[in-house]
Amino acid sequence: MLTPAQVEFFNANGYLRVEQVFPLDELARLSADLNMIIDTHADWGAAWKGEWLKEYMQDEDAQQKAVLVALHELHHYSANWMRGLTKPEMADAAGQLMDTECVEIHHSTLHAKKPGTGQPFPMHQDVPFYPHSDGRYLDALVHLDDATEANGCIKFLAGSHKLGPLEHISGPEVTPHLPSSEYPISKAVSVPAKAGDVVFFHLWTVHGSNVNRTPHWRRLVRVGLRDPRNVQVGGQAMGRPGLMVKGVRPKVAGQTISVYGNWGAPAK
Ligand SMILES: O=C(O)CCC(=O)C(=O)O
Repeated sequence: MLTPAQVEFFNANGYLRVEQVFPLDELARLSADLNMIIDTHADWGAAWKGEWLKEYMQDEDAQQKAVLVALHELHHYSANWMRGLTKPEMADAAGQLMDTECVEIHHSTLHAKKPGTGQPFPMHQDVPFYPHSDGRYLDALVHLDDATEANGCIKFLAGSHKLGPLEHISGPEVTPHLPSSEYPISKAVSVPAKAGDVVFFHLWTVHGSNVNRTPHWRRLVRVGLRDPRNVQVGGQAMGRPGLMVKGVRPKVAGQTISVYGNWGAPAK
């Protein structure tokens, strides 16, 4: 259970670090599976595109070598991750922060920053990647490694979730991001975390992170958690229901889970 002070902090700032949600033994299993997944299934060419990179990495040679290893839906690859993503403590905390009795997993995504040249993330909100009808959505960053200033920990513009969805720079070869002149990463609050911590943040909180300059990986898995009444209108994982991790799915007009497991016509 989160304390009222933690909920108040989240409401004021749009993010919250919760310590040691995953104990060491569980973390060791998740970490070992993740390493296997990184070597087998993951996409090593997932670095975000755009001119913004030059502002975050001055060295042209390093820019060419910026690496992000990513993969979606970790429960498709590992039973330990299936259990980890559905961890009741994480669902309960999300329910408290969204003030709801029902929570659905929308997606999960691995972000592994390679040693030395692990790619930075420009300041952005997550809403352009998976737009939803309202704000009853948060992301949870499950930390597999200690995240520090040196390896590119997450950074937030405190209170920016109150701005609502913002217009982002985007294009066919440009991943959505905010102009650094208006949303400089230097103004963002660093949130270092220990392996096993979970950092929650609102769908509208502006955030980013710097290059991993250390000789070690910085791995985290983002879990998108929503109130099922918050209907998705586009983007990643559109068109499919997710696993319920807290409560019972409420009936939402126009949403019926089809025999194929997506939103569609009822099975005959
Ligand atoms: O992995 C990171 O450092 C950044 C994460 C992020 O920007 C996101 O999950 O939207």
